[in-house]
Amino acid sequence: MDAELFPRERTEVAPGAVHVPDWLDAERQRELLAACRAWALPPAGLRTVRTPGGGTMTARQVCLGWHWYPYAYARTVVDGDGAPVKPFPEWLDELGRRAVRDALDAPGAAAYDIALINFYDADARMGMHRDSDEKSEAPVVSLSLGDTCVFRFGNTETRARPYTDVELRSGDLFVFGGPSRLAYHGVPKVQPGSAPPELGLTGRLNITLRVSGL
Ligand SMILES: O=C(O)CCC(=O)C(=O)O
Repeated sequence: MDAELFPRERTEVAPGAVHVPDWLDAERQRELLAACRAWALPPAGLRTVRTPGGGTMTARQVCLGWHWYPYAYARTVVDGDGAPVKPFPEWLDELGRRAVRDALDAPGAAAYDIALINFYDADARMGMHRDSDEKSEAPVVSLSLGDTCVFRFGNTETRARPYTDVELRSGDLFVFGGPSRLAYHGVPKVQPGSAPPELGLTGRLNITLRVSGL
């Protein structure tokens, strides 16, 4: 990690929305990357997501536990190869609950059972959206690996301002729950070539953990 004059600090970006820099150490990042590489393989591997309007998302995605497609969940890759979604491992639930405890200083109540793994190449983006297809109000846990990005965290009413731009780097944690659970958020920019060289990843991976309530 860069030696910085002022260490980056835990920041509450909005009520219930907290950024914890450098939450994953280098070894944990390598382990998570290895797991993502295995999850990305077919069947039910990394895919391009098509939206009902005929567009495609530029970040490619693979899911665990429940398969998300615009705008619902299924147990099989209904918009892809039709294979059963890969299982959600228990260790990832433990990681999710620990993330909530560390970020919000609150017990992670329900069990995490959904992971969306997004892969961003240099040109990929994600538009402002809300995570609203789950039936649970449990906080969303977001982990970043590889290239740094600008993560835009907004409000619950509109895709427009007010919002805060947060720089998410490899190993950072972002948790949003409570009054911010349904806030609009997105990724307007990835900084190509900014990943820690020792990680061995070209691009950015985001692992988003959610509780389905399904
Ligand atoms: O890549 C990110 O940091 C955000 C991902 C996201 O917003 C999502 O999967 O809903």
